[in-house]
Amino acid sequence: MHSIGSAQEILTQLKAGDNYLLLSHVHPDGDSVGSLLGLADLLQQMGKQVTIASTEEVAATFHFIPGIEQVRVGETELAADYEYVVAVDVSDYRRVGSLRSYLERAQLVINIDHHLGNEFGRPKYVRTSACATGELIYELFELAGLEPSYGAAIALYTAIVTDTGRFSHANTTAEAFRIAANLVKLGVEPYQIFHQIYQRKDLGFIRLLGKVLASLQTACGGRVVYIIMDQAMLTEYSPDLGDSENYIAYAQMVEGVKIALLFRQLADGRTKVSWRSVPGVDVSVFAREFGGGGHANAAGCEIDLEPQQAAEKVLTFLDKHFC
Ligand SMILES: [Mn+2]
Repeated sequence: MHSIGSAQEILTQLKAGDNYLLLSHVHPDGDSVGSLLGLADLLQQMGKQVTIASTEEVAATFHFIPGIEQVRVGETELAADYEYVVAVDVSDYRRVGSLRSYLERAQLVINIDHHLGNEFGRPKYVRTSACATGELIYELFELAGLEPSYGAAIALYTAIVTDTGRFSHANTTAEAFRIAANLVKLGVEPYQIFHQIYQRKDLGFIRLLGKVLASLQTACGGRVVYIIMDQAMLTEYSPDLGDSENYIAYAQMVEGVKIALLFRQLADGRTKVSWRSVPGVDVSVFAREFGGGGHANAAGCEIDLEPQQAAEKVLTFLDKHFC
């Protein structure tokens, strides 16, 4: 088990301050949103003032989580400085986006994370064996002798269900099930969460899926399967891309695939690359070559090129270092 720092050390740090700013990464996913709201509940139960902020709007998919209205977007509703800042589910300052300046100006930055290659300084609690940062937040609750509120239980369950790919990825452990079971005992209804996250896609999302499936491409003798989504496709279907992982999941279904890739063009023309792999193939190492990072079997990076060119660049790289 690869772990830096301890839950106890972090809990002691959290008890020391009165007022916290909580931040996570750009393109907030289920784990970042769930961890933010779970940690906010823990701190509030300990009598602390909490402000939650995100560089970007939280996708509509996650608006069902109780307390989501606490998440402030951008700097406009924030104080100039916060003495104590907690960064969750994020492994380096850059990934925090435009709000990273709050980390730079803070007296103390506390980091709670489960990504490989975490670059934060201490105090931090990083355990890469955790299925989600939500698991680490739950550990803090247990250590503090406190119980997540009903809303926080939903938030933490969301963190775990999304980061484990609905309890199916290689990070799905007995601990993930134990925590999920405890959260269900607190009132979480698994079907309701599943429905909220996975069964409320807009038509554009599903229609784009049709286009995506028809245009799946392979490389490396079928060991690499990839999808390209450019701005023209995104404009035509205008899908709510809260969870673009849904698309890459289809590339992962192809028999014999070792690495699945999704090249999605961002509004500014650049390309976000999502990497997925089977156990035994560490794509976080590859994503880091392009300035990104993540987990061994799920990583990401952004490339300053249009998607077709970004794909060529990545495939050329893989041809040399993987195929
Ligand atoms: Mn995570």
